Amino acid sequence: MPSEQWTHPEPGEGPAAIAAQPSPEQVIAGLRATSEGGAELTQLLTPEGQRIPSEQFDSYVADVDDEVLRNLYRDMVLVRRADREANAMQRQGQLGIWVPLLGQEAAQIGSGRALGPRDMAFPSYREHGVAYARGVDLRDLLGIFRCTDHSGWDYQAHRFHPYTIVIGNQVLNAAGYAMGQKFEGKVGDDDGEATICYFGDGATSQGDVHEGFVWGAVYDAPLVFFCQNNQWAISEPTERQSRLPLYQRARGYGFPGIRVDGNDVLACLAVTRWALEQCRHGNGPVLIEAFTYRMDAHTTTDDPTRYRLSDELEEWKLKDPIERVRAYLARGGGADHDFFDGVQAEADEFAAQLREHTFNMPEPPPDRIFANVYAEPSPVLDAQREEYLSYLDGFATAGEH
Ligand SMILES: Cc1ncc(C[n+]2csc(CCOP(=O)(O)OP(=O)(O)O)c2C)c(N)n1
Ligand SMILES: [Mg+2]
Repeated sequence: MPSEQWTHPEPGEGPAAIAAQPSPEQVIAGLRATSEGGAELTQLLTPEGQRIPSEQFDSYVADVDDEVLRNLYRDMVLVRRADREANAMQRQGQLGIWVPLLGQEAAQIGSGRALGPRDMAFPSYREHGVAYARGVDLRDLLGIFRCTDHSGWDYQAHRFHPYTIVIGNQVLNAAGYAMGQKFEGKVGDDDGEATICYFGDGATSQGDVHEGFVWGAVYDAPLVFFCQNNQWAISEPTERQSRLPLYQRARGYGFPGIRVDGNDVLACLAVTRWALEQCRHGNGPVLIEAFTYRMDAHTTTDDPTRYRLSDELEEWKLKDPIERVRAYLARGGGADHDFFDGVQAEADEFAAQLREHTFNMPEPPPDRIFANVYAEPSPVLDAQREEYLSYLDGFATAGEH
């Protein structure tokens, strides 16, 4: 295997994971691994906003003219603005927690907009941009984070499953769903259906993801594994989790793996369309590694300054997913100041709506937590509900004794 396929350590140096404290060389290798996508990176739009032709992928974005690109730009600005508003609302005590997507807008909008109406998406917990692309009203999503709801949207209508917090678990759900699409004969031509499953770089260390890869592969399930490698699993960098680039793992399971610039919305759209086409036609799974960066904290309970250097963030700011589209449109005359100002005003209005909705969200009754757990009645759950309600009742009547 050529040495450039290895991040750290070089073959023969021994496993990185046994070192309790990373050596200076490991730290340097890690920094490099978290900032450079390498020669394998599929990119159509550079960070400077230059369009790079691609023999393999141009045909998948042949319809993307300035108008489509303006729409993708608008999508990304809106979800970023919503993300910043939700983050601020958590800081003001209006949300229990928030999971920022900052920096991952292109990976989520590009892949989300590649999906067809009948495709199914399985998210983890950071995919607010994909939710938006699937037509989920982001106001409905905020209930989870205000702790008034478990989900909030009709996942069948939107073809977007509930969020999954258990790392990697949705990969098994998605593999089963995609196997069902295969068994029901929904693949085979352009009209075929596919499933996309989102997970992080850290999730690739989970057994569930491995099992999902195996089941997806042996059944030729129409399943796109979309790994957003945002370089960090909370405080654990990718280089401490894998000895080779994540997309290369696909080879061991027998399906194609590809690394795309996750900050390039055009490349994410093209590569995901290509992967979905493979799936629709019955060619089985594809692994996409979207090489991107988590620009904010893991969640609002995390402080990334304790484990990563600010230089890294500064470097990634130069690869901002929104700025490159703005540069391309502005330079080529595809959009003017009025357009950019208009999108910003729309985004501010969108954020104001989210805020108003959050402040006025009704508080559900305590027994709401027991609703919609099972499709059929459950005596065990009924007993738990009764016990909980009489426990709460004890507080109400405590003063009477
Ligand atoms: C099975 C399981 N183990 C541990 C956790 C705690 N946990 C929450 S997020 C996270 C890191 C996930 O990192 P990654 O897969 O890279 O996704 P990202 O948060 O970066 O999007 C961990 C370990 C969990 N939720 N579920
Ligand atoms: Mg991660």
